[in-house]
Amino acid sequence: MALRSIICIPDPRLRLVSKRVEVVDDSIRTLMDDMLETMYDAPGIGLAAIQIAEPLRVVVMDLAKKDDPPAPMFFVNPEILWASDDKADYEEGCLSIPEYYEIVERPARVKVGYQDRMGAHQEIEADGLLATCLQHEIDHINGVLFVDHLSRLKRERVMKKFQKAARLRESEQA
Ligand code: GNR
Ligand code: NI
Repeated sequence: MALRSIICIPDPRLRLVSKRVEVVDDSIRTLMDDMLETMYDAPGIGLAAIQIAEPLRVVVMDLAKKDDPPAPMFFVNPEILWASDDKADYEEGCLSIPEYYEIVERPARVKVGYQDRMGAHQEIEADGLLATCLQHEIDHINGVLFVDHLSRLKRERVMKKFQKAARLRESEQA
């Protein structure tokens, strides 16, 4: 397993639409293991492959509480098959937007189709944190970030802050 670095805004690769995985083979399983290690190290509860600069429709997650045994989940080519009309508010964060947290409103329940670690087709009905996290990660593989669900004022404020920090880092390197 290998630790990979997580890319952050304003990296334009976070806006790519990731490609479908055609065959779930050992290279995909190795990618998922590296993603899991990177996610645990961060630490975070979910990670999309594009966050380590791999534009593939692959997501890992672990929602186990601290002190509970690890419960890794693997999703290849996840897609929302159904979303409830009722909404839920959750405070979200993103490893690609460090130290920024805001409440996001999303459908409270979703049904998601995906392929598992062996490539078998599965469906899962989710509510609560799992529903929120699945939607957050499926957004990532479509080039969407949680700040896109906020007001334009809030989104532009955080994007500008990170753009400015990136420019400063560049000028220091020069
Ligand atoms: O670690 C994470 N926590 C989190 C909290 C609320 C809603 C979504 C998330 S996902 C995030 C990790 C991440 O950036 N995944 O893309
Ligand atoms: Ni994220």
